[in-house]
Amino acid sequence: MKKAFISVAIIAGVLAGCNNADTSKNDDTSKNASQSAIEVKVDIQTPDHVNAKKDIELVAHVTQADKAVDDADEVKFEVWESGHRDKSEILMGELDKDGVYKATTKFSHDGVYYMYAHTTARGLHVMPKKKITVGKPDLSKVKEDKDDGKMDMNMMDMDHSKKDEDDH
Ligand SMILES: [Cu+2]
Repeated sequence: MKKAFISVAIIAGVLAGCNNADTSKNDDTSKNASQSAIEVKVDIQTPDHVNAKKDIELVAHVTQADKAVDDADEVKFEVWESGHRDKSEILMGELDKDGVYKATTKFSHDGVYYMYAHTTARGLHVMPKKKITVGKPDLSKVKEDKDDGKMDMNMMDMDHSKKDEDDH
C-alpha cells in the first residue's frame, strides 16, 4: 500500500514541478504531495559567471530538513542559451558526496544561459532555475528567453490542460 502511494506522490510532484515556472507556489497537486513529505530543497551552486571553452561544473546540493539527500532518484541538469530552450542540453548529475550532485559541461561561446536542476527525490520533484552568464556577451544581441517552466519532453507533455492557462 505504501509503495503505491509514493508512486502517486512522485507523479503529482513531477507534473506540478515541470509545468509551473514557480515551484514555490502551491497548487492543488503539490499540496497533496507536501502533506506527505518534507520539502526537498535544491541549491544550485554553479557560479553566476563562468568562462567559455572551459570545463564548468554544474552543481546542485540536495537537502531535506537540512540533511543531505544522497539517494535522489534523479538530478538532471537542463542547460540552454537564452531564447533557445528548444535546443537545451540534458546532463545527468552524479552524486559526489553529502547531497552534492555534479555534471561537467563546456560553453562554446559567450552568452546568457539558463539551467534547471530537475531533481526527483523522496517522492518530490523540485526544479530550481538559474541564469548563468558566460564570458562577456553583447547583451543587445541576447535573445529574450521565453521559457515558461514547461518541459518539452516526452512524458512531461501529458499535461496539456495547463498549457492554455499558462499562455494567457
Ligand atoms: Cu522538472
